[in-house]
Amino acid sequence: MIILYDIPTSVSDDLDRDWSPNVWKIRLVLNFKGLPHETRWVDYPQIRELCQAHEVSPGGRKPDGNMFYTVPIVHDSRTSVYISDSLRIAQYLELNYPHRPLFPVGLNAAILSFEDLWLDKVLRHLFPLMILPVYLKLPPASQEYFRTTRELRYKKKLEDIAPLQDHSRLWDQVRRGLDSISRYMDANGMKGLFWFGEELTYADVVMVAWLVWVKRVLGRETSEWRNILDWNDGRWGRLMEHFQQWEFVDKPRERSVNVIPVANKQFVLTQFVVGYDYEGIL
Ligand SMILES: N[C@@H](CCC(=O)N[C@@H](CS)C(=O)NCC(=O)O)C(=O)O
Repeated sequence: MIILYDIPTSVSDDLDRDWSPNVWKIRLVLNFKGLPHETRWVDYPQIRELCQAHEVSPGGRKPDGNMFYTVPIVHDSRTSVYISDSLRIAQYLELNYPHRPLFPVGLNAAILSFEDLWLDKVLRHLFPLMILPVYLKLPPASQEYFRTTRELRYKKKLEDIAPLQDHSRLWDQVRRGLDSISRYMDANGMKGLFWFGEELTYADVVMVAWLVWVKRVLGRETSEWRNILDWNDGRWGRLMEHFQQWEFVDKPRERSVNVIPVANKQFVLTQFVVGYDYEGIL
């Protein structure tokens, strides 16, 4: 069994408890590959303790010098591995459960650099807009931690990071970022929904996970979310619709995939050094 650790919102039932974009990347990978798993919930202040208890290596250092421990964390009882960092987990899953590949041979560099591009074009404009809505969704234990750590990072009160009068300018930048991504996709010259045209890869998982985050945090009925679905002739709406079959939390899968794990595969992943730097923002 695979356990996936995630940070809950303050909602106690299952509806919209899940919001973390980095965790959604892994949930989508698990669901896409049809790998049975269970989500366990952990508030922000408990992540470090959990990692230390299971010797999960930290993702890096915070500006204050302390180690930076993050979710997603996966525990795979088949291999006894505990591992964090979405990209490392995605590669671990690919190596150990290679059916339905998300990193096709020869595309690793292009897929990995896509995360940088997505951050540069889209996420950096979204972060300021999302930070207060994320805070408002968290339970008190996580809220306190989130406010302290993020205000330290931004050197501003959460409420002052994106004042209302800046919203339309910031949304315009988000829109222009998505326009750029969409233009790149058009350059494939194919009708396919995905970054590589007809071929669904981890690059699409990255886009969808962050879009799921916007939908969950802002709310599916908001005009901001509905706008995104319509932009670029409905490209993002179509992508989300396609991924809807994998957008669920721990529910039984309708179609079971024949999972053939690789026997005793050693966990020997290359530690890719990716240039993006959004740790400590969410
Ligand atoms: N590079 C990491 C980043 C993960 C990350 O930043 N996770 C956030 C939640 S979305 C977190 O756990 N933050 C912990 C903290 O701020 O102390 C990944 O891709 O998994």
